[in-house]
Formats: sequence, C-alpha cells, structure tokens
Amino acid sequence: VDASWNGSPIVLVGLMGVGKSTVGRRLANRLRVPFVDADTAIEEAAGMSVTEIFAQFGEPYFRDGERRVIARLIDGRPKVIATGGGAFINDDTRALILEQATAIWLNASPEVLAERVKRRDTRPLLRGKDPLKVLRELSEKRNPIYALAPIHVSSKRGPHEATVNAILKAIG
Ligand code: SKM
Repeated sequence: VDASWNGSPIVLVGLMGVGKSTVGRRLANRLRVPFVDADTAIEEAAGMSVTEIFAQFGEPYFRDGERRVIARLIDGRPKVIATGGGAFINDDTRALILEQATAIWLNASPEVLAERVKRRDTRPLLRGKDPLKVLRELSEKRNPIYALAPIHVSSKRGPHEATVNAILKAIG
C-alpha cells in the first residue's frame, strides 16, 4: 500500500468519541487487513460489558484485563486495532503498544468529542456527568500522554473518510 508502514499492527489511541472504532474499521478496509476493537474483544473475553466490568470489579481490574487482551491482539500480524480511551494511558499497556505496534493518536477538541459522545450512552466515565466538562479535564490530563504516539492525526468535524485519508498519508 505504501512505502513506510512496516506492516506492524496499527493501534489507534485517543479519547472516547474521537472515532477510533469507525475510522479504524474503514482504515482496515482500505489497507485490506483485519480490524479489531479492543473494548469489544475485552467484552467477549469477559462475557460482560465494559460498564459491567467497571461496576463489578473496578477500573484497576479492567485495566489489567485490557492490557492482557491488547497484548494478545498485537501478534505481529498486520491489522488495525482501536483501543479504549484509557488503554494508552496505562504505563504497561503503552509500553507494549509503543514497542510492538505503530501507534496513531487520533485527536479532536473537547467540543467535537462531546458532540460525538452525545449519541451514545455507554461510557462509564461519563455516567451522569457533563460530557464537555469531563472531556475537557480528560484532554488536559491525557493529551500529553497520547502525544507520545509517533503519529498524530486530527479528526475534524465532518466525514470520517477525511481522517482515514489523513492516516493513509501519514503512514505512507
Ligand atoms: O475502554 C472504555 C472504558 O470506558 C474506559 C475509557 C477511558 O478510560 O477513556 C474508554 C472506553 O473506551
């Protein structure tokens, strides 16, 4: 497809609402490689939803399972993996991703993110809170860490296809 992507798994990181799953699926189609959503893989492995895991076992337990699932998904084969928003923030998970995959930070302003998450109510970290406020706080806290990914692509308002094209250009 291109000159510089070495075929290692592409791992999309960034905050909830930025479009990691949608963009990831389309990117995988364009590259003709499999797509995996890590949150979905965790739910399949656990036999419960992310929300249920948080509620019943707490966040540290979830993070540990998340790291193990991502370690299993990064198997050297070309594929696109969308991660949950907190995966890359965990030191061990981030080290694994940086060592064994091509990490891409998908970023957007808290305002754009808040607009997108409004359409779904499946985010434990947003439960009962003002999404814009939470997303501003999370951006401030997490953006410096997401920025450790070697490739940064911004996801603007509008069709995700533009973001997919920007990624293809960035890895090409
Ligand atoms: O992985 C889930 C979970 O709700 C945690 C999270 C986060 O910390 O940003 C994002 C979701 O994808």
